[in-house]
Amino acid sequence: MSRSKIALIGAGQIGGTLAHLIGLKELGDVVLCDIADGIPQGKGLDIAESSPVDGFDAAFAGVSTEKDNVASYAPIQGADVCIVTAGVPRKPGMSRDDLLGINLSVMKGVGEGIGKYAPDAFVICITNPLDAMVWALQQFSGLPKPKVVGMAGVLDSARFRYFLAEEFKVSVKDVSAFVLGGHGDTMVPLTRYSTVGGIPLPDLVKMGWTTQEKLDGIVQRTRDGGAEIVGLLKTGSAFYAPAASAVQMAEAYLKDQKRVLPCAAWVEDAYGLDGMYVGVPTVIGAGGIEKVVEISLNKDEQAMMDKSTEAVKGLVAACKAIDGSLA
Ligand code: A3D
Repeated sequence: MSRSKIALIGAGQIGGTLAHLIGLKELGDVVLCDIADGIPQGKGLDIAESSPVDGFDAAFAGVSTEKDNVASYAPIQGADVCIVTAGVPRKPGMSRDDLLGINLSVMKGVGEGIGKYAPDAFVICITNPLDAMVWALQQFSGLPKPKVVGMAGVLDSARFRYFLAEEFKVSVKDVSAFVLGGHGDTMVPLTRYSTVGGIPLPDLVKMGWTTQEKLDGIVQRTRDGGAEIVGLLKTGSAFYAPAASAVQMAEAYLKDQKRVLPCAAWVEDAYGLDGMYVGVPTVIGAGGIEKVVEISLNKDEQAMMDKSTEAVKGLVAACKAIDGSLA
């Protein structure tokens, strides 16, 4: 059986970390692409030189692409998975939405390149503002909607899980958490569906493990999780946890694991939506997004979800206003 081919479009902080993790897990051969000539080649070679030490077999090719030159994407031909981080990250004081105009223009060239050379790939978008960029990437690439997804929910729930494990002084492995909605200030961490060893968080409050006030603080810290890292790093945004999260999604696809993972998926006929990308629980297997899982929301949760989807719709409308070719 030949190895899978994984194209990483954007070889910056997340792209380089993705390449390293994919090598360590032997998920496939990697093609790193970036407009910054030398960066994908240098990172690819550096990681390849670590392979004898860590004992993994994978090839790493570095490719320089040009922004609006579709032919420069030829080396991704036949990729099984494409993970897109091309664009710019946040700096302190910026919101994800401030990146919209510049990253939308990046998605155009990247989407056309994927559409031409990797039409059968499972495509994971990480570029922000996430829910709007994954929508634009699907439009520009023309790939089927179940094969184009955004990574955000795995990361947002990982942050929530980590903060909860810290609060309860238990293993992160025993904490599961749900975060729905858009990847922004309006994201919806769901305490009712989040558990420690199977016990829902509201029950843990009743059992005296924590207080409602502390739980509310953790929910808010989860919402602000990206900004907390941006504030500390000052030069860019988080990259280790985002890369680990996208690799989990890629692995679920490549190994047909049928993992239940939250991600920005195309939602139609669920959650009262009639077709948009937003964060929901999904099943990821060899078909890409094989199922959108609709959980029942109470009034407050539905109101938070509605607010979040409205925010995403606003971003999509802004994309359409910038680029008239987007329907
Ligand atoms: P960074 O280290 O700047 O890497 C981005 C790379 O994209 C750079 O190497 C650029 O040279 C390259 N690039 C720019 N334009 C193009 C183009 N047209 N074609 C090919 N490559 C190009 O950023 P990063 O890796 O830290 O972050 C990448 C993106 O992920 C940003 O938009 C972040 O905001 C976003 N991000 C999303 C999450 C989510 O949870 C969704 C988390 C963290 C970061």
